Amino acid sequence: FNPDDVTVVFVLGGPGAGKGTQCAHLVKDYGFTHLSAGDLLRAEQDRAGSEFGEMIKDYIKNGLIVPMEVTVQLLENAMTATVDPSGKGETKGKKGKFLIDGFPRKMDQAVKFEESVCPAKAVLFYDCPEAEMERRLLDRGKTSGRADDNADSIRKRFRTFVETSMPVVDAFEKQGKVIKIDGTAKPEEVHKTTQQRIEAKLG
Ligand code: UP5
Ligand code: MG
Repeated sequence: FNPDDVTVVFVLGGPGAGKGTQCAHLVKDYGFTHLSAGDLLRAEQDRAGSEFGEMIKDYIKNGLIVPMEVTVQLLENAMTATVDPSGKGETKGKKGKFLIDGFPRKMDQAVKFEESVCPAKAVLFYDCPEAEMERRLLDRGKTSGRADDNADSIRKRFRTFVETSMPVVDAFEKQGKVIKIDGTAKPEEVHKTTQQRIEAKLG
């Protein structure tokens, strides 16, 4: 597909900052298509016949970033399926608006995606203290079934976030693309703030 036919907003923030929760609201508000990199990786992990299943499982449990080729390809496939389902390059005037959630979280992914797929228009960044994120994830872990919602994996996810993913946020900040939002309030309040800030930035 042609990069001119799509608008991309990256949604970043630490593990449990509320990315997925806020994306669900923004889909209803503005008609975005929500693509969570983590959800796409978990689906690929469970797909019968995937050559990457075991590798993805291992990386997610250890809070590590799966090699970018895999994730970029999954995102590109999902975007194509939305804007050009026939695969013939005809988007039929349908413009894709994407919220890409939990990606890019390593510098090489950011560079690769913006070069080979499409540059992001803006980056939503949900800021939340670790203690609050840990509380949310341990609570969700009682029922989520996610292999990484346990104290040991959470610690590793936080470490990767600080060491590897924050530099990506900082790089976008230097480009003036970041909309930083306090993610500690109630979900409805965070949603209201997000609406105001998106409308101020993107119109
Ligand atoms: N909750 C949400 N908002 C709340 C609020 N304001 N107040 C109180 N509670 C709130 O929320 C988490 C929990 O908190 C929920 O129970 C929610 O109800 C509650 P959620 O909206 O799910 O937060 P989110 O930021 O989406 O948290 P998530 O756990 O999905 O974040 P991660 O970034 O850790 O997970 P993700 O799925 O993106 O990635 C998982 C793994 O995949 C990574 O660790 C990595 O190993 C791998 N990965 C890659 O390798 N490459 C990628 O590009 C992406 C992922
Ligand atoms: Mg999520």
